[in-house]
Amino acid sequence: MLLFLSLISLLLSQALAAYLPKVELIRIDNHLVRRQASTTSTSSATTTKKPDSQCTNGPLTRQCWGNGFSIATNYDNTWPNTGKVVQYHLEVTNTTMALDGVSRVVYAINGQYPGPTIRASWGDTLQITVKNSLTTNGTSMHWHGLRQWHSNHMDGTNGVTECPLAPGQSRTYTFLCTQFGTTWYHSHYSDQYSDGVVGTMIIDGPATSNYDIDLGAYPINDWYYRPAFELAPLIQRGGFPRGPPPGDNILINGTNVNANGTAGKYSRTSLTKGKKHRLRLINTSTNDNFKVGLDGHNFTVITADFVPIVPFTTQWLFLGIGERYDVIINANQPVGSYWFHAVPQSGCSSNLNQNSLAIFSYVGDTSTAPSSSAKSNAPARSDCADPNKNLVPYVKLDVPDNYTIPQESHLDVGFAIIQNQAQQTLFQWNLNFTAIQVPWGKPTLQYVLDNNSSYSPEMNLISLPNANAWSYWVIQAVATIAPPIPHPIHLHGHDFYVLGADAGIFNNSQTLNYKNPPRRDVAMLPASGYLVIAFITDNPGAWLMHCHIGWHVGLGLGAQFLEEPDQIRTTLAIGQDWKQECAQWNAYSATALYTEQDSGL
Ligand SMILES: *[C@@H]1O[C@H](CO)[C@@H](O)[C@H](O)[C@H]1NC(C)=O
Ligand SMILES: *[C@@H]1O[C@H](CO)[C@@H](O)[C@H](O)[C@H]1NC(C)=O
Ligand SMILES: *[C@@H]1O[C@H](CO)[C@@H](O)[C@H](O)[C@H]1NC(C)=O
Ligand SMILES: *[C@@H]1O[C@H](CO)[C@@H](O)[C@H](O)[C@H]1NC(C)=O
Ligand SMILES: *[C@@H]1O[C@H](CO)[C@@H](O)[C@H](O)[C@H]1NC(C)=O
Ligand SMILES: *[C@@H]1O[C@H](CO)[C@@H](O)[C@H](O)[C@H]1NC(C)=O
Ligand SMILES: *[C@@H]1O[C@H](CO)[C@@H](O)[C@H](O)[C@H]1NC(C)=O
Ligand SMILES: *[C@@H]1O[C@H](CO)[C@@H](O)[C@H](O)[C@H]1NC(C)=O
Ligand SMILES: *[C@@H]1O[C@H](CO)[C@@H](O)[C@H](O)[C@H]1NC(C)=O
Ligand SMILES: *[C@@H]1O[C@H](CO)[C@@H](O)[C@H](O)[C@H]1NC(C)=O
Ligand SMILES: *[C@@H]1O[C@H](CO)[C@@H](O)[C@H](O)[C@H]1NC(C)=O
Ligand SMILES: [Cu+2]
Repeated sequence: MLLFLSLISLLLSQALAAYLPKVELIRIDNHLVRRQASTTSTSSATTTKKPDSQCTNGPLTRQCWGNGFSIATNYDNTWPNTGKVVQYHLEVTNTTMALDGVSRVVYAINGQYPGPTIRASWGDTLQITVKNSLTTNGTSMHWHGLRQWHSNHMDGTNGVTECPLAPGQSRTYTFLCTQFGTTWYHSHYSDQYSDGVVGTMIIDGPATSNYDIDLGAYPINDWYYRPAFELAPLIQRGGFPRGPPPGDNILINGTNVNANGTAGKYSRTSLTKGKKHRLRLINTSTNDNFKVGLDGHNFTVITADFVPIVPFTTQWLFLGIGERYDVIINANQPVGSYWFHAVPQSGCSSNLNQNSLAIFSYVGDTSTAPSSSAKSNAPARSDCADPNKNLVPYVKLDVPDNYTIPQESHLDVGFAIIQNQAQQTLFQWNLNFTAIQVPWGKPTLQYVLDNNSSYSPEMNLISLPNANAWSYWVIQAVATIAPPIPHPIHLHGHDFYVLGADAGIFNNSQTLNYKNPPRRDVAMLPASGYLVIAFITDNPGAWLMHCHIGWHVGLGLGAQFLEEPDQIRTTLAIGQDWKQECAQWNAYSATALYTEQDSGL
C-alpha cells in the first residue's frame, strides 16, 4: 500500500510538474491532497509557491521545507529539531599530494583535499569526531558561520573556546544545525588550514529560488607550493617587505592545471541541458580575492553566506575569503563546454596575476575542452567590494536607528613593526591597537569556568555583559597606520547586520542602512575605509572576530567578544572531555618541539 501510494505520488508529481506548475501535493494524515498554492509577493519569475507551514520541498517548491518551516522562517528565532544525529569522523594526517601536478606536504583530512563534504539537514544534530594524527602540531576544527547557539564550546577556536587537540588525540563536536545553506570547516590552529585542513559543509534546507540539480560545494582558493608553516614565519619577520608572496596557483574544487599548463587537470562539472543547477561557491583562500563567472551563463544569486536573499542575477560575482554565495545556473545555452573563470582582483591584496579556469560541460557534449578563445573573457581586476546593494535578505529584519555609535565602539585596524624580547623585528596587524594572541593552554572559556576575569591584554577581549542588547561596531582602516588593503572581516557566533561599508573615516555623518540590511558572517572592510556592523548579544560565549586573510589573523588582526559571561556556565554543557582536551594539550606542550609563534589563530 505504501509503495503504491509513493508510486502514485511520484507519477502524479512528475505529471503535475510538467503541466500544472502551480499545483502541488501535500500529505495530510497520510492522504494525498491536492493543494492550490498562491504566488508569492516577492515577484521572482522562478518563485511559484508561497512558503507556508504545509508545503514540502521539491524542484518547483524550493521555498517550502516541511513541518511548519519554510524559507520565510526567521532561523535566528526558530528552527526545527529533527532528533536525527548525523555522524562523521575526520582524521587529520600529514601526507604528500600533487593537487595540480606539483607535489608538496598536505595536512589532508581522511586522505582527501579538500576534506569530505559534511552534509546534514536543517534541524539535524551533527556529531563530528576529529582525530589529530599529526605528530608535531595541534589542531582544532572550526565550523565556519555556524551560529553555535548555546554551544560556544563547540566552535573550535583554539585559545578561545578550547585548547588545541594534541597529537594523537580525538574530540567529538556535537551541535544542532539551526541554519541551512553552504559553508566550510577549517583548522583554527595558526595558518594550518592553508596547508590543507579544510573541507566543505552543506546543510539542506529551503531556498529562495527553484532548481532541479544540486551540484554541491565548489571551493576556490589560492595554493602555495611552499607550506604556510614555512611562509608564515618569514612573513612575520618581514621577509617579504612588499607584502606576502603570491600564491602559485588557484585550486578550483581542489584541482587545476599548473601555471605552465604542463601538469594537473582542470576541475570539471557537468550541466544538463534545460535544467537549473545550484552551485555553492565558497572562497577558502588564504590571501587572494577573486571574481568568478561562467561564459555564456548568468548566476542567479540566492544566498549570501548562510542568509537567503531575494534572488538577483549577475554575470560576475566578487567573493571575499570565507564568503559564500549559492547561485543557480540555468543550462539554457547550446550543448557544449564553457570556461568558468576565477579572476584575482589586484585591487585587493591578491598578488596572483593569472586567471584561473575550470570547465562546465553539458551532458552530451563531445568536445574535450571549451574553445581557447574564450579563455581571456574576464572582467577588470580592481573590484574588491561586496555587492551589498543586491544582498537583500529574504526574511526582513530591521536594526534600531535611534543610536549614535560612540567613539569607544570604533575599532581601528593598524599595522606595526615591533621588536620582541629576542630583538627580532616582527610585523603585526592590530585591531584597536592590539595584536591578538590567544593562550592555547588556557582558553577564554577556562577563565570563565575559573571565575577569573584577569584577561591578559593580548587576548584583546571585549566584554558584552548585557543579554539581548544591540551591539554596534565600526571597524575602521586608518590610512596612516595600515597599508590600504581591504580585509574580509568574519565574526563567529552570529550573522551580523552590515549597516555600511565605504572608503574614508566614519564620523556618523555617513548614511547607514538600518532597513533590512545584508546579514552574513563575513563582510569586506574597504581599503582605508570603514565597515559598520551590528548584532544582538543573544549567544553566551567567547566569539572571535577576525580578518580572514590567513597571514593577517596570524599576525594579530582580531579581537574577541565575551558575550553574557554570567550565562556561560549555565547555558553551555561543558563536559569532562573538554577539560581532558586541555589537560592533554598542556601535557603535550610542556615538551613540544614547536611553540606558539603568532596569534595562535
Ligand atoms: C609531517 O611529517 C614530516 C616528515 O616526517 C615531519 O618532519 C613533520 O614534523 C610532520 N608535521 C606534522 C605537523 O606532523
Ligand atoms: C607545525 O608543524 C610544522 C611542521 O613540522 C612546524 O614547522 C611548525 O612550527 C609547527 N607549528 C606549531 C605551532 O606547532
Ligand atoms: C614553469 O616553468 C618555469 C620555467 O620553465 C619553471 O621554473 C617552473 O618551475 C614551472 N612551474 C611549474 C609549476 O611547473
Ligand atoms: C568537486 O569534486 C568532487 C570530488 O572530485 C566531485 O564529487 C564534485 O562533483 C565536484 N563538484 C563540482 C561542483 O563539480
Ligand atoms: C577569496 O577572498 C579573497 C580575500 O578576500 C579574495 O582576494 C579572492 O579573490 C576570493 N576568491 C574568489 C574565488 O572570489
Ligand atoms: C545575462 O544577464 C544580462 C544582463 O541582465 C543579459 O543581457 C543576458 O542576456 C543574460 N544572459 C543569459 C545567458 O541569460
Ligand atoms: C530605540 O528604539 C527601540 C525600538 O525600536 C527601543 O526599544 C529602544 O529603547 C530605543 N533606544 C533608545 C536609546 O531610545
Ligand atoms: C565559580 O563561581 C561559581 C558560581 O558562583 C561556582 O559555582 C564555582 O564553583 C566557581 N568556580 C571556581 C573554580 O571558583
Ligand atoms: C587568573 O588568570 C591569570 C592569568 O592566567 C593568573 O595569573 C591568575 O593567577 C588567575 N587568578 C586566579 C584567581 O586564578
Ligand atoms: C580599545 O583599546 C583601549 C586602549 O587599550 C581600551 O581602553 C578600550 O577599552 C578598547 N576598546 C574596547 C571596545 O574594548
Ligand atoms: C565626516 O566625514 C565626511 C566624509 O569624509 C566629511 O565630508 C565631513 O566633513 C566629516 N564631518 C566631520 C564633522 O568631521
Ligand atoms: Cu586582513
